[in-house]
Amino acid sequence: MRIRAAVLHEPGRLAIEDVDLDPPRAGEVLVRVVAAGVCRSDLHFVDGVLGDRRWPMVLGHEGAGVVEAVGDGVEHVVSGDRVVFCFVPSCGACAQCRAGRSNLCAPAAERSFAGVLMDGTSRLRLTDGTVLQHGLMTACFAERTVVMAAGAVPISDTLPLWQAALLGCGVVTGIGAVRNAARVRIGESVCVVGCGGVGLHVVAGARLAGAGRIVAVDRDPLKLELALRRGATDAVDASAGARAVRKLTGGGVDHAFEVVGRPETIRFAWDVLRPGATAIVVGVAPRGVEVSLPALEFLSEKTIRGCYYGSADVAAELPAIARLVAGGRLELAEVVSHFAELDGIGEAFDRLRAGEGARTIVVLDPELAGAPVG
Ligand code: CND
Ligand code: ZN
Repeated sequence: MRIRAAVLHEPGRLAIEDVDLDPPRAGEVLVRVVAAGVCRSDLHFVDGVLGDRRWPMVLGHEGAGVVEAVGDGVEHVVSGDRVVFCFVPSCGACAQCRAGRSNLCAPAAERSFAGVLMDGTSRLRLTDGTVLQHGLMTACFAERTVVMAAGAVPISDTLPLWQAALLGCGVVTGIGAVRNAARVRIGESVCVVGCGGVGLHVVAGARLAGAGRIVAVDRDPLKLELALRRGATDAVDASAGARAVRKLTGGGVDHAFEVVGRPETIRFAWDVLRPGATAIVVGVAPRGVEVSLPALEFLSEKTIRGCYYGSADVAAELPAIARLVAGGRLELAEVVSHFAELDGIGEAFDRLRAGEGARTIVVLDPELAGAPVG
């Protein structure tokens, strides 16, 4: 079938155009995309900083929609079901999956990097026949997409789909970083460096986990204001430096989260730790970027680790988080600063690059999304 999609032809050259989408094969699902969030990871693709040959590609990895057809052997969803995309459709059989780290599924990582589905091929082509990559096995900046069965997580009907879209990356990533990677306990102190579309969910996750002090750090006053509204107890302008956070918290925090993707903010997260504490790096830095740390400080038993997709079992955690949102215990709407149509995606990337506003939601079907456009 022919659909409209956001195609990255090469870094910096993005176009909304007609593309051909093949039907789902065995183990795959065709989804009508209803809403999709614009994450900084998409911008990394647009800017070409994740490495060569990651194009041409249909972008978009955070979204929700309605199932239109399923391939052979798909049993967990039927046509008409509402689903959120999971951009790591884990195989369940590799060593990582068996060890409970489905977010690091090895075959999914390999196919994702190659821009193909699990059988090693793409369902997407330009009208001239050029094969297109599936952005993070999701490719949801498009009217429709074909994803692996494990990439379509069913959710209840209570949540508006424009909010459900956010669950697919930002929310699971942010809340998972707090719960699965840091395992924040009641009363512990937290610092969140970078309170944008993902960091604001780290703040909300820390509040849900019962953190005591939650120090928000950003260079944009608007983000700090949003962070305070979402449960941060203190807001610190990044220019004040890590020393300001250490002073505020009487010697440093128990957990620091870096949610920007730059060496200086990773270093900031390291510098605000008390001895024995851990920094969790959520931000994605451009390929080739290195970070340096004062090695002597390993004597104080500080730890630094990464966190991909909230270190989460997404199929289990995403529906549970959806219930929290539907029950009014987790607010999502305030993280969305703009709505756009598919044609407005270039402007959404410009805003993200300029640090203007928080999340943009691209609405492909206003009626099903239940959201305003414009
Ligand atoms: P977004 O641009 O919305 O947020 C970044 C925030 O950082 C903004 O509020 C900025 O104002 C702030 N910021 C920028 N520079 C500084 C600085 N020097 N000091 C303090 N604050 C600063 O981006 P996003 O929230 O969509 O994504 C954030 C990062 O998370 C980005 O690198 C993205 O690629 C990554 C990410 C990781 C994962 C994962 O699984 N690990 C999933 N999704 C996104
Ligand atoms: Zn993302």
